[in-house]
Amino acid sequence: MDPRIPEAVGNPRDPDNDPLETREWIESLDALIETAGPERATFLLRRLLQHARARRVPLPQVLATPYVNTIGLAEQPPYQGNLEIEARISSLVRWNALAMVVRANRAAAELGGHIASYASAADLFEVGFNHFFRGGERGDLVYFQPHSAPGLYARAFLEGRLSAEQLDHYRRETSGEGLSSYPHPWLMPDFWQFPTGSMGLGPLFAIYQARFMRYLANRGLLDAAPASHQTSRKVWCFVGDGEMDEPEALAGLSIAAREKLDNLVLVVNCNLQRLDGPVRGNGSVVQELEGLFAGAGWNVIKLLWGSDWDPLFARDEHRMLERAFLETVDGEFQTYAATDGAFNREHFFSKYPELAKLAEHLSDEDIDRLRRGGHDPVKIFSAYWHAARHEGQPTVILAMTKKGYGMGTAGQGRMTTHSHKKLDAEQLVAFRDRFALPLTDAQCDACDFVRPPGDSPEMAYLQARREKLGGHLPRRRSDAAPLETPPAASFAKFALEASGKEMSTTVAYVRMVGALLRDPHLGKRIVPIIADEARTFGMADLFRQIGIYSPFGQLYQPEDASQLSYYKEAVDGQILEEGINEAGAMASWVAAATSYSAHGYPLLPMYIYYSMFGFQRVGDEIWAAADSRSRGFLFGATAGRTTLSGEGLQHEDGSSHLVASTVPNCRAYDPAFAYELAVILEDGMRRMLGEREDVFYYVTLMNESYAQPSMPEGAREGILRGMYVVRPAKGAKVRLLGAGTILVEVLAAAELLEKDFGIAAEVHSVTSFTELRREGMEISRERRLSLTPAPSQGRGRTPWVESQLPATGRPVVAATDYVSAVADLIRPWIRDPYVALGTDGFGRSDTRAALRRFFEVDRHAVVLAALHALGDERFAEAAKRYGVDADTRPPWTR
Ligand SMILES: Cc1ncc(C[n+]2csc(CCOP(=O)(O)OP(=O)(O)O)c2C)c(N)n1
Repeated sequence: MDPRIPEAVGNPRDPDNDPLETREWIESLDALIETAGPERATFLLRRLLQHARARRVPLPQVLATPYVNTIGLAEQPPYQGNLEIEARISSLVRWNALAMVVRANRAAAELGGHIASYASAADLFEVGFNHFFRGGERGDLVYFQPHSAPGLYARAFLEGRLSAEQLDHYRRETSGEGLSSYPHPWLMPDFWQFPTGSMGLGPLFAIYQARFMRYLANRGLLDAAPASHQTSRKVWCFVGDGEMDEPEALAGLSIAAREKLDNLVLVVNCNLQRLDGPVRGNGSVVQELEGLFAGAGWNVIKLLWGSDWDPLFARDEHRMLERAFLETVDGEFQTYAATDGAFNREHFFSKYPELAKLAEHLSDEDIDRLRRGGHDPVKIFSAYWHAARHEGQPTVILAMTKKGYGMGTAGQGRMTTHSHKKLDAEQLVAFRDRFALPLTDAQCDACDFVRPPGDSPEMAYLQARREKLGGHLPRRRSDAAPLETPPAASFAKFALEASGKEMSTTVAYVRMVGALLRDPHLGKRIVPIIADEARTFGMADLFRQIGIYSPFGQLYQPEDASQLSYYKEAVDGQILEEGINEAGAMASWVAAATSYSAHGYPLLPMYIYYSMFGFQRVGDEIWAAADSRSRGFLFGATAGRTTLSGEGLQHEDGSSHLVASTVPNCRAYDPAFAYELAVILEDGMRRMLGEREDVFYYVTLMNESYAQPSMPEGAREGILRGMYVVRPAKGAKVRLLGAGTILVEVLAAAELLEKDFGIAAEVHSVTSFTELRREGMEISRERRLSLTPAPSQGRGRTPWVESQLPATGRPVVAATDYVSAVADLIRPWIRDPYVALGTDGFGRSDTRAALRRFFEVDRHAVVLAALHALGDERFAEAAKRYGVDADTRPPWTR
């Protein structure tokens, strides 16, 4: 068998030993379809297949169909628009998109930009804009292929939403006026809703968004009962075929099918190329994706051939087109896209005499114009129409297009087309002619933007369509009303007045969440998210209290049904239990954290996970969440390199706080005490839900139990700003800083210094090195810039870290459970000798005490660092007493 042909379809060249019998079977099937209809035919074929399987007849998996459109001519709905005007509009959008990129690169060749991706996607978008994408507050949510951004700007320009000047600032954003390279809500907060620039995240986020909409409806929070399936809100996601190679792009396939997300339509733009070359040069990306999606349980619509092919198919008695298509690998399809009609006749239609005959009456120009499905609005409309009505499954549309469509010799189907951004005069004129644009040669050469007058038929049509569909899109909103948030005393009294009771911060957290869930206003807006670690974090009681979300309720009697807190799944369950799937959990978190914008309904997502599997594992999703202006809490639990003692190298996190410091709108805290956590939660809720600030919180939680003091008076400000004194000492000679559980070691070190060496030590709890640094940087910048004549706004301010650690000549020693670079973040504002201890290196399994000794962050290491910084001659004696050997290799080399 030809290795290029998917086995499932069967090789059309397989010898037929009894053609007469074959014909009889086929004719019987035809007669059945004719008389009893396709449903009956499906039924009988299913029965036959079942029977054949029972008889152990070897069968191919039925996951691939012939290389033709899934929707036949007979099921095609009539086109509900004016094709001629729409073609003119889409030509204008194409031109302006191209002009924008070419102009930007004429001005500064370094700017880059893409033409070919949008050129392939234009018709897919335009049919959506004219007929399907609903705008407005309760509109559809559309995730756009990122490299098509110029096309979206060009359309917004025609719609009067962007000016020519703005288009001229494409990729020139620092002035504040520009248009961003890709969809970025952070940079264009009124326009872009969903960041998709990092390939693979778009489809993952879209799938979880669709699921989240079901969650909102099933919990009775929003859109509880859509009038009908067709009018219910949809998630549309456009993705490149190359992008489907990203593991994240495929990661959500099974949940989408399992939860029957028929509010989701994924459109894969199969232009068969990625950046460097063909996606599957030696195979077929369409067939491969069909198998994957069908196998996962999706409704698959292949949209491969345009209407001009219909008459050819109709006359193709021997189904030679099907055969030839199946024999054609994508590398060849690409070449056919890059060449002309004569070449296609010679190399494709001449494969078989029957094919040559089929194309006999076509001129080379006619062959050149045979469109692929993704460039024919009629076929696209038909695919979308069916997708929008399909029930019980998510739909994927595999739309075949040509990369660089219409760019002629400048790019269509060329290997290099992805990055093509300069067109010469001749190529521009060719493009104008190809799309019949109303431009003179001079306008063409100047790459003038074109926008017909508002009362022209094109503009009137375009606006009328959008009006009918509820308004312009994309459009991002952020006007949801603020929420009142509870004071710490109402949900964390036990923590504020802990009086030395032993507990871990994770236990404290679980108690606080339990109380918040009972809050009459906020309770229902909390979205607890877990990736199969609820029992690890002691949260299993929540299962019964608020239920685990499942669109199907609970179809089984849980094994632990007799327990007080059993494993309860419910349609209106509040917990999102994602299974072992941090990527999915994070995608859910983003959907909930941006609900204030996408749904006008603010929520408070609280995702708790192994801290190592956050910034390290799904760091790029967190970056996209930040771009999305997410508001919510991320809790890195079992945090720290030495605190999660037994789990070893892969589990012990020493870097998340360092990475968190690089995310501009992330407020990261490493609280040691339960009352600190309470204050951080209280203020975080106030800022995100009350003040509607576009920030999110990363808070580390530990599983080590120790005595929890009550909150000292006056500590609140310091907790939030990043540090405060927890152990004052009269006549202190040294100042010690600790964070998280290591603060407990630092406090013990202070006792040792005093008891064994008579050295008074003051101890500060540092709740956030990153917040201290952020403010320090801001004030340092003000100082730096105020050297210029313009008076800087905040001249004279002192960073909190500087005010807490004034220059006194007394050394400062800091220790954390993270790499030393975390404590180093505040070095610029410390005027005295500063020692930063941390846990650099690979983690390993051992007891907490052994690990802290190994990484040199235990009480003895802190004492030795203090003695050394003080130049105390008892250092050597102390090292000996503590059994510390200076000759060992540093932990980060071991
Ligand atoms: C995670 C990630 N890796 C790499 C890139 C760089 N990149 C941008 S577009 C592109 C090729 C896209 O090909 P495809 O998905 O087929 O879309 P097309 O442009 O062909 O429509 C690549 C590699 C990226 N944006 N994100």
